[in-house]
Amino acid sequence: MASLIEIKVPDVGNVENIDVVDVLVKPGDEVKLEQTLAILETDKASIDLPSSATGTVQELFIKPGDKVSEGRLIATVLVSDEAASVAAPAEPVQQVAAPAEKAPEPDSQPAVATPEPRQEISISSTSTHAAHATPAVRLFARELGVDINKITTGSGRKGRIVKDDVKNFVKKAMAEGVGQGGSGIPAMPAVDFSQFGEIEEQKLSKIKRLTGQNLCRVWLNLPMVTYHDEADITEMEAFRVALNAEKTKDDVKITGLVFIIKALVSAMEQFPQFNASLSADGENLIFKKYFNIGIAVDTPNGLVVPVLRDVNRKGINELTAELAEKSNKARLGKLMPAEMQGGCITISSLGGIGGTAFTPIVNAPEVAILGVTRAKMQPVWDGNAFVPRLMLPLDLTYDHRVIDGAEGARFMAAVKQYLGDIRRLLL
Ligand code: CAO
Repeated sequence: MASLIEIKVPDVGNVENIDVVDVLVKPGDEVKLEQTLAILETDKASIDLPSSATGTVQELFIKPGDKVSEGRLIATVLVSDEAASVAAPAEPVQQVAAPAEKAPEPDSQPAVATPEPRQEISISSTSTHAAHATPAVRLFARELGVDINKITTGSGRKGRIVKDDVKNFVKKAMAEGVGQGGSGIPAMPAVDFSQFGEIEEQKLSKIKRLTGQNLCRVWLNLPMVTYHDEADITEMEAFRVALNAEKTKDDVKITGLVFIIKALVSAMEQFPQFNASLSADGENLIFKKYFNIGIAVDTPNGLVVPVLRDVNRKGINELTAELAEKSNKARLGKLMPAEMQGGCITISSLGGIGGTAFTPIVNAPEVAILGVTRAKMQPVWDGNAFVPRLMLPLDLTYDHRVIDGAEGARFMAAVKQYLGDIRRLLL
């Protein structure tokens, strides 16, 4: 003999229209005593509705998205008399969202212990895997852009997903890095290269891994445009050579990069939107009144970006010494984290190596980066004749959400003007 048990929403403390967020069973499923059948959610708490008997789900009367109140019939369960005799009273398990508040005490429901139909708790759904988490944890996951249903196992009670599970999910996704498809991007296939010839596998350095994750995040989040131009640095170079001729052999020599840093800061003073960052919600622009420039430095372990502070208040010699000190420290792996923070714009200079142009990636939350490649003598038409001029290629990548194309071009024109006539840096 078997009995059909009606399962209804119990009294969960004077709350009406409770959201059904998930139904974990379907008709025909065997359910065990205490097994969670469905999850309800108020704005304060998530409520697990465990089965109060072992049996077979016959019919379901609700689905995720429904709103239910006390007494609503949600399912019928066929219970053998044998099972019914060992059934225990069901108590919905409630988890309270932060800030903690006393959970309403649900009334115990009558046990499913006799052939009589009795009130109980359950809900059903078509979904086979559903996240089992409190509203606070769901909110936390939403804030991090995590689809909570992708977290398959929770470390909380009865497999419930807790905040640490969400954090670990994010950490794992970040560690998997570039190929592992944020924004629905398909993951890169794994290839066994040894089938084509001899190979050797080496672990990426920590700096390379972290830089890779950051670059990938920026690439996916920022609409970037790179604008290319050339600055005439013939006079600047003559001045630099003259200055270096005055130095002793133990002095640090001035490189063109220091003039580029000064020219960049003067252009930032003229165009404050380049010395700004978008607020995290993308609603506001935060203008900075300080002028700190990050310099990308190539090191044996990967790329690092020390920051030169208050460049607007420093002269060429001071900046030369500071750049030498910071780039040496970077190469020795001795930079402190604070020395790599607080940059306003970054310069990536490949000029010592070569190149004619490239497209650097913005070091967000900065809004622009200036790329520099190798200066070379070129015949330039001066209106009457071709004259030899030393031309420096510049590449300005900017976040197009903040900087318009015309602003980018005007900014670059200003940088070129300062480099073309460095006396203007004094104005
Ligand atoms: N055109 C022509 N020559 C240039 C030049 C340019 N744009 N930039 C530098 N040079 C010359 C220098 O004058 C120097 O010449 P000498 O040896 O005759 O004095 C030589 O190239 C080497 O310069 P440097 O690179 O040591 O010095 P720097 O001040 O120009 O740059 C630093 C310093 C730290 C930026 C650089 O050493 C470095 O690490 N560059 C790589 C940065 C990088 O990896 N960027 C890519 C990031 S990915 O976005």
